[in-house]
Amino acid sequence: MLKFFKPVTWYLEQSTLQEFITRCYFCTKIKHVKPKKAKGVSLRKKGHFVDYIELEVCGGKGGNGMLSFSSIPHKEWAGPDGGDGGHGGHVIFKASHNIKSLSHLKTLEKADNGVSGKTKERVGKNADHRYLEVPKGTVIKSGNGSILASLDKEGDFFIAARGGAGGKGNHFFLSNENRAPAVAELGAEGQVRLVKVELKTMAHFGMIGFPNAGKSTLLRAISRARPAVSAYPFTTLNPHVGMILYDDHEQIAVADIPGLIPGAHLNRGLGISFLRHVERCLCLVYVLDLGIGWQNPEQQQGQQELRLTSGLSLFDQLKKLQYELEQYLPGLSQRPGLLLANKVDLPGADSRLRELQAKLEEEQIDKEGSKSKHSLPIKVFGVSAKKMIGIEELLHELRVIYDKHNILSQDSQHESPVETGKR
Ligand SMILES: Nc1nc2c(ncn2[C@@H]2O[C@H](COP(=O)(O)OP(=O)(O)OP(=O)(O)O)[C@@H](O)[C@H]2O)c(=O)[nH]1
Ligand SMILES: [Mg+2]
Repeated sequence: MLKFFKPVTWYLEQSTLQEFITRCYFCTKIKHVKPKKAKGVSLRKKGHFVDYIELEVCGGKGGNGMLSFSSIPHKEWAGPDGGDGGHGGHVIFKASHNIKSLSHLKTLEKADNGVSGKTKERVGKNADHRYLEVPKGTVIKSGNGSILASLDKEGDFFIAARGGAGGKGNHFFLSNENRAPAVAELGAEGQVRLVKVELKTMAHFGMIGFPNAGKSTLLRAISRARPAVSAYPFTTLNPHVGMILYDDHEQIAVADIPGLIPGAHLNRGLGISFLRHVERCLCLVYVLDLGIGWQNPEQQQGQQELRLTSGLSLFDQLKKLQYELEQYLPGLSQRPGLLLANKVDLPGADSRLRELQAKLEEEQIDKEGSKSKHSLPIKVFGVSAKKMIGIEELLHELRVIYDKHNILSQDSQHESPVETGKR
């Protein structure tokens, strides 16, 4: 019994002593409570969404070759034994589904240098490559803006900067003509390059609309994505992507893009730079607000309707959205489009919807005679994202468009990017 208890007593004594030492103010030195952070890390706000960055990529330098002559017992001049240097590492961009933003990339990304050669013909170690994981759908451009690579699928990679080759040691230069070469190479410098990395969200459908049109509410209604929803403009500041899951396990990605306003191309509101996320969408979903002009009793208490969009008819809303798209990329408004009139549950929404349908039909007849600049969707879907009206029909229509484009895209092949590969 005694034998069993003794060590326990000893342990208790030790622990109380330790507690005393750590708690005593006068006996202990002041220690840093927080661990030291690397410089610059604190400036990077965790979770901040970055979809464009310019950075310099530097391949690692090759290790130097060794210049050495060996001397062993009984053989003073044993010959050259300088080993080769190791190769420098490459900087490689790699597409990964685990990464959602480019916020982790720094403005200078450098691979490690190769290790220099050693005596006794020992070869220096090759440096490990520096892999920079980027989200799927990232485009890498050179400094002058030409596309170098497009990493669309999981595991696609692109060697942005190659590491320098290791230098040869003097053992390499040993020949019958020269038995004692007093020459060794320096390792080559790695490639240095300025690259622009752009994230172009890979969604099948992109939702375009004025602020407060109900894009985020709609995304919440059709997918599991949970973007913030509020009764004031510019609630969504970054694109959100939601997946619609169909019964046959087919998945369709829909992107909620921040609201556009008239004059966004002049940098009003949030500007139009985030339209890069719809550049690659199969189809644009225009979300029009049936509530514009309608006096919301909730808004009267303080929140005011955005002045730039108030008093616009539904047709004007569509025209203005298409104009902004054209300003960003000529021809973008010609993409297949789906027209949604949201908030059908509001009073007077039905008459506004009928008015829009009539106007579109009228425009369609006019277009047959004269060539119009913008193509207009013919069919309008009246939905209410909040009250879940018309969502079933919308999901069906999205699937029909997706299937149609999927069949077409299977025939056409993508351009193969430079220096990319699949793992
Ligand atoms: N009555 C009604 N209100 C809706 C409907 N859909 C959205 N809303 C309301 O409209 C307001 C704006 O909705 P959001 O989904 O945040 O609009 P948004 O287009 O994402 O706005 P931004 O993020 O600012 O571009 C919220 O108060 C929603 O509750 C609808 O179908 N009916
Ligand atoms: Mg939103």
